[in-house]
Amino acid sequence: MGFKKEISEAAEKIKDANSATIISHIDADGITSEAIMRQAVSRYAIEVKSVFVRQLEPMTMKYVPEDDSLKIFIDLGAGQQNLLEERGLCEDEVLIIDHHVSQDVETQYTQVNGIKYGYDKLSAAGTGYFVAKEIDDYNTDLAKLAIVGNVGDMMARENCGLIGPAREIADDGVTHGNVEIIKDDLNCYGLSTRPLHFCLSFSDDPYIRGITNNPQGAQKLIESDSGIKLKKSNGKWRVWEDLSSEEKRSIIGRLALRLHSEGEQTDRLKAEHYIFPDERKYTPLRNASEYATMLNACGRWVKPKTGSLVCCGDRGEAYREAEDMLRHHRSVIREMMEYILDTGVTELSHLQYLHTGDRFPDTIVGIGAGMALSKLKQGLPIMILCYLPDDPELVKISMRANERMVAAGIDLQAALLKASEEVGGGGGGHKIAAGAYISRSAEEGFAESVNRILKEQSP
Ligand SMILES: [Mn+2]
Repeated sequence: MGFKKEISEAAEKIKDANSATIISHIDADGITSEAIMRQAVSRYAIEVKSVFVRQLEPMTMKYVPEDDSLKIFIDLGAGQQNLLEERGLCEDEVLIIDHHVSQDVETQYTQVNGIKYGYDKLSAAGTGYFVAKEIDDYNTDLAKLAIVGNVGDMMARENCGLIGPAREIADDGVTHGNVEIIKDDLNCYGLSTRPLHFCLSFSDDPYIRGITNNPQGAQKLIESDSGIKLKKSNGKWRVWEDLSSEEKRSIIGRLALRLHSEGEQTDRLKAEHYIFPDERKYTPLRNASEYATMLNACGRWVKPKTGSLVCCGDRGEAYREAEDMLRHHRSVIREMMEYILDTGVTELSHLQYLHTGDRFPDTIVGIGAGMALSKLKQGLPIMILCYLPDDPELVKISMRANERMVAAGIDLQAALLKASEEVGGGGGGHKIAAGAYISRSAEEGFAESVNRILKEQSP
């Protein structure tokens, strides 16, 4: 069965339902997935409810209602079909829309999943969008949310833009009129809200000496070297989105020269951006990556429904609450980063690590680690260990690398999987970012054993 067939089967199943329950994940991809499906289903005049879970596991299965609604599992479910079976859910009452590796079980649940067709750069929101569009062509306005989900799940990262079916969705958004694709733009974050020099100095892919983590250096390059104004005539900071294409070209050109002179590659300097012209300028909703951060902030501070309301158009109460979440999110991450830099990390030959104990919520430790990475010793992945508030037996491990380390052969997913399995834990993720859980008794010596595996990966 092809991907198209899976999509049309899923759409038929939804159209036949009397009522539906959407069970989704609390990150940006999960929240946009839910918002896409909820709108598509309710527009078809089917009653729909939603449930968000941090993870689908035995403990959270209780949130899946025992009623006769169609259960739409999205951004989760593929890898937990045994739990659905144990619950006694039959084929008729389940639809799985996911992009995680599927588990083999006896019950043949209806599933849409691009993985087995090689679409590994299509998130759950993207997959759900195709189902929504199949239900009704009218739903192409939801392409915008699918882009946010894809970008939030890092689907645009490796190729500096969306590819394959995810890119087709972006084209749908352009046709609909609420998406603008900016090609060959600077690979940076914060293009709609950050003052120019901060936007440049926060960009660490690629790492540019004198610019990355160096706002003064960035300011000099923009003002003195390129003659570009940092402020508008009203005294407010300009953002990357404010620049004319000539101004952008001039800055990107200077950054390329700098990389060349250092003997560095320039292939990751440019990226494609997705702007939403129907959103207010200078807000995080103006572009896909900042929009995704706002939703992640809502999810990580346990307000996924607030994020979902924003996705469905609330620009009042829910939006203000989402802004608060984002501010809070940023300040805690900044605090954590400062803690890492102040406390200092322990350096091993192939790894640098730190234990943050129970100082920071485990849900932001990975993000904080990623942000601290570019400010620490270059070339070594970072590992943060922390305790979990709701499980005194476990230690959470978060690791982050950068594209350059991955190009040199580093695979954090493989390393953490191996090291955690050796001590009876479990882990997963990607080459560039991975996580694991181990028991507290296995904590000692864990960093050394990951270090040994990373050493084997190095040429
Ligand atoms: Mn996802």
